[in-house]
Amino acid sequence: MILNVLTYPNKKLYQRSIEVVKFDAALGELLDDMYETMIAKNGIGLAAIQVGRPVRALIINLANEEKIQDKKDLIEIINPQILKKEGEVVFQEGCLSVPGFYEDVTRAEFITVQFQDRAGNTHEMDASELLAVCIQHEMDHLDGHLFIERIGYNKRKKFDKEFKKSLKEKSK
Ligand code: QAP
Ligand code: CO
Repeated sequence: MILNVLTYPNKKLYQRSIEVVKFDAALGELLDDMYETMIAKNGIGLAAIQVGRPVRALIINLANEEKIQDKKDLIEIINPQILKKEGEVVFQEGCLSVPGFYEDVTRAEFITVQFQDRAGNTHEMDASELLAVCIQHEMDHLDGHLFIERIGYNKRKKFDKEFKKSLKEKSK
């Protein structure tokens, strides 16, 4: 089922999500719906709070070398913990909860993350570049943060201006 994606400035996006404790069918259903929603909206990453569910779960599905977004490459990350962070990298980020706005964000280039899968099994993974950036972006959602809080003052002013303009256009 395709779910509604919450968008800025919805207050729910600013709440901290809680740990997943039950690895049951309902969790599996949520993850399946998140995947369907992310694909339908042309996303590469989605956190549960973006569909209104404040639990520490996120999914990422990056395109492969053939530029195909293959479901085989889907990563489901539950209760993540960053064990190591190294370097800095700048990527232009976007967010399904901030549609139409893209801006450069500086994040760690290499990370080691520990997480659980939908069955509750624990994994450890090294990630770099876009995957590392995407994990950090989605983990920010779990703590109630949006990428627009991670851009500089002037870029944030530009966002605020564009957002106000888009509100005016909608009310016409
Ligand atoms: C997070 O974001 C991300 O504005 C995932 O109109 C993105 O999937 C992390 C999207 C880039 C690092 C780099 C955004 C789709 C998708 C939009 C997304 C839009 C349609 C965003
Ligand atoms: Co996002």
